[in-house]
Amino acid sequence: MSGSSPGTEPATDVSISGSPGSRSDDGKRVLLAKPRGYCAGVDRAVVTVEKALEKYGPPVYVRKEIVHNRHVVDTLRERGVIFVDETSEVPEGALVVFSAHGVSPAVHAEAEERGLRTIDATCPLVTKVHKEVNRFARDDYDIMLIGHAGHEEVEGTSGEAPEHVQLVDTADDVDKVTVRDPSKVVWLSQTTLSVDETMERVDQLKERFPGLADPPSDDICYATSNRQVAVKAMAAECDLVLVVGSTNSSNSRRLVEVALQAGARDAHLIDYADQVDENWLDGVRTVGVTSGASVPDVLVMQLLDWLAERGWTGVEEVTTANEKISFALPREIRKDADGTPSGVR
Ligand code: 0CH
Ligand code: SF4
Repeated sequence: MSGSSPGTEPATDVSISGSPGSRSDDGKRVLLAKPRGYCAGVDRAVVTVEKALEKYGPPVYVRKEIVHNRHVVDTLRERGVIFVDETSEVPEGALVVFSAHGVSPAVHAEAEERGLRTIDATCPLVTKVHKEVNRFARDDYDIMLIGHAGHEEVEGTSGEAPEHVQLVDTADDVDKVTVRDPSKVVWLSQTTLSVDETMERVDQLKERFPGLADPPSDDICYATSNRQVAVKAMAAECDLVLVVGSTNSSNSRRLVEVALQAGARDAHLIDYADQVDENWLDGVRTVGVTSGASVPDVLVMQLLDWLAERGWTGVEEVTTANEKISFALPREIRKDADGTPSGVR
């Protein structure tokens, strides 16, 4: 995987800023990862739903969770969004938004058949992987799609060319895949995987298929890899890492795993500060804090307040990259929209 990502300025070195002077006498401190939280694709998807609500009024239907975050979903539901599992649940002629994780051509076709009005909030970096699947399928490759079985993104991506795509999730899957011509095999991946684990899977695949071709560019996106780099930079110093994110969020879960692999003594995923078990804090001096790409920063700020009330007052931000990337809204909503960042923050 390449080191620098489009729209990302690598910090020249790991920079630490904040208020170490206010560290408590008993050495309690917080290391706060940067980058963390909302990525450009999530911001775009959430703003899209907000603009749809403003422009058309409720109800606005969204197929699946717009992003995998409980707070975001609950907040939008309160504002008049109806989340459905399938387009078949959307009344004929109504408006439906497709989530950031992407949908297969079959879902687009079904929506059209039912006369639904659609807005596609698929992240452009997921669409890029869909296009890669199409391109390699056109050239008659067997495509090894590394990703998590059952994840919506993988279902949408493989749905572009199901007859060409085989899913590789676990190490066992590497032994199970079959190819027609070992010189025409390529690997692609879900955007929100662990970078290290994915490269392990690629090495295993290459042992079986030495001619395995690499994707034209990284499929694991800039936001996923940047958040992993940031948590790695601080993990070894942390007695406990708290990752704010929901249990169905692939990229958030990966941050817990990466923190532990990089030397954190303990790590947990929480949706809200009040889910922190006070027992986790026994004997802890340094707490690392980060959040997944679908997490509004207000939840991180609430966690910092919760920690401050318990003596963790000094917060030092550990910066490994500065992200500048943003995406234009989907064309269906762009007209009349001013691109104001999401209100769900
Ligand atoms: O990490 P996953 O893919 O589960 O999704 P999320 O938590 O909604 O984060 C945003 C990623 C959306 C598609 O790449
Ligand atoms: Fe797009 Fe990456 Fe964010 Fe997914 S995690 S929405 S691919 S920027």
